Amino acid sequence: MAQPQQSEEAEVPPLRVGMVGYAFMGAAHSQGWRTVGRVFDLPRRPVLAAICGRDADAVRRAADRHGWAAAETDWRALIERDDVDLVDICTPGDSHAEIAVAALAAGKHVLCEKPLANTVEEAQVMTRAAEEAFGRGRFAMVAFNYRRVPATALARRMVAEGRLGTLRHVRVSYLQDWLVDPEFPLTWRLRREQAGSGSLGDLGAHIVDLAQYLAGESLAGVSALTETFVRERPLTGGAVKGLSAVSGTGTGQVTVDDAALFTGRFTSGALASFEATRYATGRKNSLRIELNGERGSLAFDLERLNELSYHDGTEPAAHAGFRRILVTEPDHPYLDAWWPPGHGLGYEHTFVHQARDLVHAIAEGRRPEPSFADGLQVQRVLAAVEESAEKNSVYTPIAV
Ligand code: SOE
Repeated sequence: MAQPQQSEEAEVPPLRVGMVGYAFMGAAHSQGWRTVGRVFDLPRRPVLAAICGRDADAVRRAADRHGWAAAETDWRALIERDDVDLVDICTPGDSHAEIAVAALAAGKHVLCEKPLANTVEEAQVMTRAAEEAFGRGRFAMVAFNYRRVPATALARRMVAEGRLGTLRHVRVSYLQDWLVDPEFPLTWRLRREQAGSGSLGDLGAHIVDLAQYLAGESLAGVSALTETFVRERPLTGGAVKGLSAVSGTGTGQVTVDDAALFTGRFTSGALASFEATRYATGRKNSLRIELNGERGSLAFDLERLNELSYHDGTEPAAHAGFRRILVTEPDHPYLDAWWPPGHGLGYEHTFVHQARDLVHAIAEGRRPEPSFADGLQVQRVLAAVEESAEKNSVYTPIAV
């Protein structure tokens, strides 16, 4: 691991981060910012300057736990701080647009959790703000962290090298089961006004982004089904498994989808299938993707995230077959800075890599990826899925 000397450290200019939100994603991003400079040699040194949340005691505790120097209770105060260069937005989708646009206008760089926004219109406004800010040397990125698993980054590299040849199929699913129990309380993730959509925006956004990133092309249209299996849930108030539950007594309406199933056509003509659900009993965080091309196939499973399966279709049939690449070699993406071969990484490392890539893009004056424009395009796919589902699966082109 890179261990900067005291003097070297002093020469590297800081990148002072202010984060809004401190729940699950806030904790994950904190871990990324805290760790990245200890593992990678960076052109700027992330500093955990200030964290923001509405509850003064809770945000102070979060600051102490995650290593933030200061705590704020109003995001507007956070973006006005002179000691913040970058605003990292880890709040529910309903506040992304307002915070991101204001932070960019205040001259900050922005990292925003996915999905970029709750609507296409909001995502458009954010993308315009990011474009203007780019002209002023300020950068914006969406946090699609699964691009930063070494095995998915390797898969992208192999597709770009032409190892799969012409792509025919992309098959992808993202399965969780935390809503199976109908007594699980109503949380913000089940309310359209806060979350935008349900499993579609939460899980579907990840797999749409990952599929398009790995394929290296965009979806042209989709046919979809969505369903809400449990339409009313108990109200409790307070946190439930790290998710803040909606306060009140009795029950409240679930106003988002519980599951989304769709097929899609890529611009090249390749066909794709997608499944996003929180009702896959026994599946906790199962994201699987397989790509089949004329020359070969790749398969990835988040539950075995240090591995990538590869079939080279050009090998003689007698000994061809899927083989398991253990993605822990120094030649593999991100891995030269980590542990010796065979000593695997996990979920949290995706946030370290995300921070690394953003710091490099900022220091080198490059547009970070995925950009807000990429986030907007995913938002358009999600909107087309909803439109198609409303029309009983009518094939719906993705707006450009
Ligand atoms: C909850 O479903 C969730 O935390 C998502 O919001 C994250 O984006 C995903 O990485 C894990 O599951």
